[in-house]
Amino acid sequence: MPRAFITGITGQDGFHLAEFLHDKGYDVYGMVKGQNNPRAAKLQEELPFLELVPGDLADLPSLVAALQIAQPDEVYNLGAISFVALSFSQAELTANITGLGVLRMLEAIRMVGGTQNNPIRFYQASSSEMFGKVRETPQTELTPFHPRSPYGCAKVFGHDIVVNYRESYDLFACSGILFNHEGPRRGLEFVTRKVTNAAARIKLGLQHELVMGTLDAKRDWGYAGDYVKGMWMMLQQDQPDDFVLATGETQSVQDLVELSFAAVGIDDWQQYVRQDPKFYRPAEVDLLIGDPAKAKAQLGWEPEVDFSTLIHMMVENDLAIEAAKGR
Ligand code: GDR
Repeated sequence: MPRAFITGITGQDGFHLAEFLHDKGYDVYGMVKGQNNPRAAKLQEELPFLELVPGDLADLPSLVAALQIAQPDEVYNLGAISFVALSFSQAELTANITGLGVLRMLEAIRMVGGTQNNPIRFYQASSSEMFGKVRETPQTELTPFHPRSPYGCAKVFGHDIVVNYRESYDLFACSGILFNHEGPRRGLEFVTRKVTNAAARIKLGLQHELVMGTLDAKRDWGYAGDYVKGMWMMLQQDQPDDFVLATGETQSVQDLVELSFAAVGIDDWQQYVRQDPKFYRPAEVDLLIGDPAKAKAQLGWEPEVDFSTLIHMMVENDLAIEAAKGR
């Protein structure tokens, strides 16, 4: 059986990817950090097939040890400080984990897989946040980067070091430039889940207002389940390369709010929504829209879930969760 090793296993994408690879017949290893990590215990209950291995992206020897245990054919580096807003207040930590963590993982792969004909295939979770203050629309694999947050800057380093190691050491290393991807497992700190959860709670009478940052920012939002398939497809190619995964459509945060409230039968959403500068970011990414043409042509990848279906799926999930809590 092929073996896969995933960092960031306790996050949304880690869950979807682990399920996807297990269904494909992989032995799946997930790296968890910290002592007695409660998220790891919960995940192990949900995915009993998963082999959890200790390790930390801040600690190179631990990455080497983890790879020696897992002996993977494929490594998926999804681990990061991934919340853009937090990266402004914890910039050094973000640079260390989200940026230097990629370098450490590449070095660990060279140590465990060898400096010649290294058999380990590597996937790096790059991000549309690298485009930031966009230089062209839509954004492609060739669009120049202009990151707008410490998170975006760290992701640019991660992306560039993957390309450099591929060119320098002939590693099979790919970078997936993924636009926002969401779903019922999204953390409540991210805007889609914050809004779908609030709409559900307001509908059920459990909450009376939703406090937001900007409503003007536009994002290209897809479904995480579609995107993890694209990650795997990148590692099945003959040659390593970089790919944008996106829907090719964009919506504003206000569109998201309107749709989420409409999904629970509330039309006068303005009555419940208030804006507070504490949710504004020091620098904002105003508009993202990706062009997934290369992924479609070379990988045969296409998103299956559209924005409206995604938001309805998330709202239904939140209604069920919140109603169950009330009982
Ligand atoms: P993003 O996701 O920064 O695009 O990064 P997020 O959902 O946090 O923000 C999207 C947009 O919504 C605006 N916004 C708010 N955001 C949050 N979280 N909370 C609010 O109350 C709020 N009000 C308005 C934001 O300012 C922003 O414009 C995500 C992450 O998953 C990254 O890790 C990933 O790399 C990129 O997507 C692709």
